[in-house]
Amino acid sequence: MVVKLERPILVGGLGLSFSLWVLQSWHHSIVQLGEFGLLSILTVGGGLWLWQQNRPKAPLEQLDCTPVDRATAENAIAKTELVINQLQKEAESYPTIEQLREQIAQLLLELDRQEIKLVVTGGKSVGKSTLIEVLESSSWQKKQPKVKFQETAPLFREASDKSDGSVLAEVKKSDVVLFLIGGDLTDTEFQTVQQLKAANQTTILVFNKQDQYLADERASVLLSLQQRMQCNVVATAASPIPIKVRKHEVDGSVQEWMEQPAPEIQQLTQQLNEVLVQQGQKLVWTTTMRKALTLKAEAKNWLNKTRCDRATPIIEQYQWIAAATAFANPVPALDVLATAAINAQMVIDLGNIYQQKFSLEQAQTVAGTMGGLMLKLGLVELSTKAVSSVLKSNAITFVAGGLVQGVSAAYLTRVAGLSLVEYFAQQEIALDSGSTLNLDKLRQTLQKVFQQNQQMAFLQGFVKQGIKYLLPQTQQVEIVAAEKVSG
Ligand SMILES: Nc1nc2c(ncn2[C@@H]2O[C@H](COP(=O)(O)OP(=O)(O)OP(=O)(O)O)[C@@H](O)[C@H]2O)c(=O)[nH]1
Ligand SMILES: [Mg+2]
Repeated sequence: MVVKLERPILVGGLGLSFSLWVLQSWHHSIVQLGEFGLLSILTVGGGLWLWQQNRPKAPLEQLDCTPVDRATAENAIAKTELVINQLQKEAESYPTIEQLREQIAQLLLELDRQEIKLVVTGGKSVGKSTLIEVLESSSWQKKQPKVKFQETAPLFREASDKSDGSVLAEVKKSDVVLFLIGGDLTDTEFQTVQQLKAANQTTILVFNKQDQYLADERASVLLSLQQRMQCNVVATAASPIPIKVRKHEVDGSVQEWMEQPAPEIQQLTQQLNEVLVQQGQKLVWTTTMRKALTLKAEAKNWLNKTRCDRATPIIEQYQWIAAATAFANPVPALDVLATAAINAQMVIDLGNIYQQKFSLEQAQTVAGTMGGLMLKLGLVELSTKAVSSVLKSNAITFVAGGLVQGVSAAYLTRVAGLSLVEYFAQQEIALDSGSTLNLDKLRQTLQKVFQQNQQMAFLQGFVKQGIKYLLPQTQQVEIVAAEKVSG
């Protein structure tokens, strides 16, 4: 069990060195770290580790490539159209709304596409061009005139997967993927194939250049690939190395010559036949659905962007309302802070922007729930400590009554507001939106947004803004003077 105990401490330690790095780039001395001390940083680091350990892992069975029927594809197109309609309603000036509509019309036509698109992809020089050439001139292709091949640019050329992104976007538009490898699977190749399967893409893993292996090696590589991938794996040799043939004549002389063996693609063509017979038009419908989902994500992104633009000033408004309230009533109790910081009206206003209607009563429940979560996650305590340490480091020798509470309330309001926005943005766009909260998701979002807004540089700026808002002019002059003396 000792081993188990070591890791959170290690992670906590990493969190600590990161925080120290943040502090070093901060122009005040580390001595002023004050109460926002080692213990709380360790707690955050360790807590984060535990939280990640407990997160549910993605279920494996999702990776099955199940082709969809026509109705499912049509449904996906209809849902995409819904998002586009909503985008048009909310952002009339969105420049390419017509283009989005055109793409919807294209998708409807695509449901009846007859040609089957087969893409050949994989790393550099694995034999993509050669394999296409061999297939296209084979007798197999003559029986499959509807199948069209296309080669992608090689994958995994650079350490960053920037160029891979555009290749994979291209791959997503095809019906069947031949993923070529030249030997045993590397980890990056494995990840990419998993990604394709997760995107519901019919994929055949092609172990090419098998002529470079000895016969028993071939068999064991193929077997391990099949076990590891649990998907279609075949072995090919698109262009086997010429072999030396030696013939002993009766007169004792020996003749030698090089012979080019015929390409071995039979396993592949057989597998392709099976896929085409079993899935047929479903391949096209599945591709159409994938395209619809991509388009929907694009439209939803734009929708969320315009909504976020409208939500930001609202959050700021409530942020300063909370600051003023907590400043005027500086009750030090933590729970007051947590609940005062999340105004039910803010929940309603933000919900309205995201088409999530809440009654006042529902909004109060949401606000209460979020306040409770913030307390439980320790965010209230952490931010109060952080705010007071920033105030101290700003050389404010006197801390005006209620200043810490005021700024903390504003900060927590901001975190709550941004979390709600992020939470709403992830919701499905539907005609009737229910307002039941997924608490688990909300908690994760809160924690994530809190961590994003916890950087020292941000906190410093935020505290300064808070001071400007809460303190009358004369006191601010004193602070500036004090800063000059200390700086
Ligand atoms: N030994 C052997 N060599 C092969 C086989 N298939 C292809 N090659 C050779 O591998 C080299 C690369 O083949 P290409 O078909 O150009 O590979 P590619 O994946 O299209 O390469 P890029 O497009 O440049 O990434 C060539 O020299 C081929 O002759 C095979 O089955 N066995
Ligand atoms: Mg090529």
